[in-house]
Amino acid sequence: MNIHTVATTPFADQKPGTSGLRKKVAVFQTPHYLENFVQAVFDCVAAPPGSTLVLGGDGRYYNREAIQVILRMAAANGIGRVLVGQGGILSTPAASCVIRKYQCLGGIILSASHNPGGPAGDFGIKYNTGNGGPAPEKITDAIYARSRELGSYRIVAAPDVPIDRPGTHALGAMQVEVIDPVADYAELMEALFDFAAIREMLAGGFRLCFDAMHAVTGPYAHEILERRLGAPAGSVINGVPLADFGGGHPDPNLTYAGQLVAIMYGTATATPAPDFGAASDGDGDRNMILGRNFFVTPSDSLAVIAANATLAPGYAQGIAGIARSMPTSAAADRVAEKLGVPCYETPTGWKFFGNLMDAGKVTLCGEESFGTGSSHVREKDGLWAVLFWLNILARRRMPVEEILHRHWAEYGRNVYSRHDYEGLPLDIANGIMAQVRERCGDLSGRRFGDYTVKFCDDFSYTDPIDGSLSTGQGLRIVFDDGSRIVFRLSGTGTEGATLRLYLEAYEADPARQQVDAQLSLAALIAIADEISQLRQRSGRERPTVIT
Ligand code: G16
Repeated sequence: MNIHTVATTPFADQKPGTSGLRKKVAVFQTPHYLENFVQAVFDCVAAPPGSTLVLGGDGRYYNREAIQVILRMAAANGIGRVLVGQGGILSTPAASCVIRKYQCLGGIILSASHNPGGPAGDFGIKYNTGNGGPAPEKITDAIYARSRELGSYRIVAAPDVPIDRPGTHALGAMQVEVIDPVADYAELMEALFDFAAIREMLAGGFRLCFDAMHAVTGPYAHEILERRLGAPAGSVINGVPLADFGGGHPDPNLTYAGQLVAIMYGTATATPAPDFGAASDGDGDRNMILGRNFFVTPSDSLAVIAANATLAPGYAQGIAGIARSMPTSAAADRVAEKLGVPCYETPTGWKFFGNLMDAGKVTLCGEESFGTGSSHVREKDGLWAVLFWLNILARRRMPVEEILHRHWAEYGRNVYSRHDYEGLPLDIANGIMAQVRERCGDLSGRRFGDYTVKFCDDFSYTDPIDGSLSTGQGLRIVFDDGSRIVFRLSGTGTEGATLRLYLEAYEADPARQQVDAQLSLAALIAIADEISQLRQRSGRERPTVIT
């Protein structure tokens, strides 16, 4: 085998963020940039000889080129076998499923998730460990440290491996197995959910629309929703994965999934809106759930799934516990309390759920950032959430909106919204955070209209399993009645800074639960601005995205 050792110099900016290393495509195309990071991964993972690795991505621009580079580097670094998704495609949850099913060493997933793609867009890479989940911080920190001292990387000289058809190929001493990216995942979904009940509901005229946003879930949704469950052809829209996502922003929220929103709110055509709508993101781990004319917040979605979990065969025995990220609303906490199971509050980032799931402490996890999942894999899982909702709807036989109204009547409503200020200059965003941090000390006990501050802090988390400490995870202002304002800088953007403002107010009175969230939260929005001087400092009159 022709192994080359290529001299290189470190790049200073290869610190993985909330979920892997994400940069502009042009940065990844800089000579040695991708190779350096991949070598740092191989050096830190120290794979035993002959190990099996999973490799795939969301199909975005540069996916195919990167796959070939990583295959050649894997061969040069002693990997025994790589399972690569056909065409270089594997959704993030499918990659997690394959890593677990075949007990692989880990996997490399190429994705910048919901960030736009194409030559001017973003690219990303992350390493998942043998449990199928994102590498924990101690590994990503080690990868970063290694990337800063790297002097060379190893790669074999070989022609491209054909990855467009299933089959097995040799690359030096390494075996490359091209696998069907959908089959293992679809089989797992069939084992968890009541496909017969969903099929019957669809045959009875229930209509759904799933927007794959020209991203990775297209092939998965066509196979599972249309072929296996019998939804009519056309139920899946934008189902062909494109390298630039058709020029769209593959983020399933009310702003970027505009086509689906128009369909579900009946403004697209004269035909009545479908009964159920959903969308997933670039790499298939996020989800948005819509009813006819109705948006389910991700926080509420987690709570409803938890409250109805036993309706799905895979969860019929009940759940061990729930975990949610700190900025996610406490709606799930109320369900956990009623079920008598624990609810954990972690920092933002799916990687913080892994230890809890591995230890059997939680079954369901969720984040306000359109992520929901369970211990069936170790990633959040967009289609899984869609199937869970379909399973619930097939058993409860009532509109999405009614399920939510009944849920709020029973548990109270955690009225919730997130306001994103995208693309802020870094110094402005840091200035706003500094302003809140500075005020934090003397806020306790202060009154703002009807609200009295209980405490204000910078959230930190000690992992209950391995004791690791994560600090600086978001500034939270908590009021006496449990209402909250949270300020946090996103860790996934590639341009400037994105400031996230999370707002939550508890409403126990059913008569007031159906008021528009922005109206219910108006007082908290004004308090947030008063404390942070957000509008004045940013020069922005309104957020870029409201969810
Ligand atoms: C990633 C992480 C999530 C996190 C989200 C938002 O999602 O996996 O755990 O909640 O980013 O993070 P931030 O608020 O720092 O931008 P994805 O779908 O981008 O991989």
